[in-house]
Amino acid sequence: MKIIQFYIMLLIVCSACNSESNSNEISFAKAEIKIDGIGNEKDWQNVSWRPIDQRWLGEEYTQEDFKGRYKIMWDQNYLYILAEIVDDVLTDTHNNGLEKYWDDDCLEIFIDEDASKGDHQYNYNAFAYHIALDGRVVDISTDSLAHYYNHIKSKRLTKANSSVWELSMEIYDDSFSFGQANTKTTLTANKEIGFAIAYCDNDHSEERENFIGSAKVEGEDKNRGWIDAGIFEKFVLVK
Ligand SMILES: [Ca+2]
Ligand SMILES: [Ca+2]
Ligand SMILES: [Ca+2]
Ligand SMILES: [Ca+2]
Repeated sequence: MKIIQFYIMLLIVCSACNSESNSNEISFAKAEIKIDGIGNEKDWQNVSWRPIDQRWLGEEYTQEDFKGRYKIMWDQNYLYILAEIVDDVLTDTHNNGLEKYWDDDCLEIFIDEDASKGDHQYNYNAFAYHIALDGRVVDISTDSLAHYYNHIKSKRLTKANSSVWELSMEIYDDSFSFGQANTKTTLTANKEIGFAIAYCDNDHSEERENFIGSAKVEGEDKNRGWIDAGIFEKFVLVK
């Protein structure tokens, strides 16, 4: 009897381990990823899509209004992201890219280099990069102001209402200092990172209509990613 109970316990524990690690593993890119907005590399085709389907802000939306999914990979130099975004109207009304950039359509990438969680609003414990339709990348610095960053190279290809964003992203740890010479993190297998991706969707309003993310956020206030790295999902790089 005891042996049977032991095996049942073992089964339950192992199945929980497997589903957890499978869903949070990021695959290694064996060959070069060309940042051209086309996910036709063999490595991309070998990894699964993940959903961007958590409504962080705004009313219910239709599949025509917004639909999103992404893939993610790594090599020693970069994280690679391929995002497929359906958005019926692309909007960029603020000419100044540092002004209310979250109210224009943009892709947002959240990265916590060491999965430490915690506050990152005015520090570099984690980054919240906003990638505008023109490819410029903005985050808040320690001076509490928005600045441009050159850590992400991206290409967006839009056909009708569907856009594919392909990007490579350099990773920096919390010793990053704006305007100084910084060394990017060399990525290695078994490294844990905190990560989330989201889309700010505005079609015709003063302020963004929806903000849809990849991470499930508990509680009433779900727009916490730009302050709290604790809402990111923990991933592990695997080879
Ligand atoms: Ca490509
Ligand atoms: Ca839309
Ligand atoms: Ca951190
Ligand atoms: Ca839009």
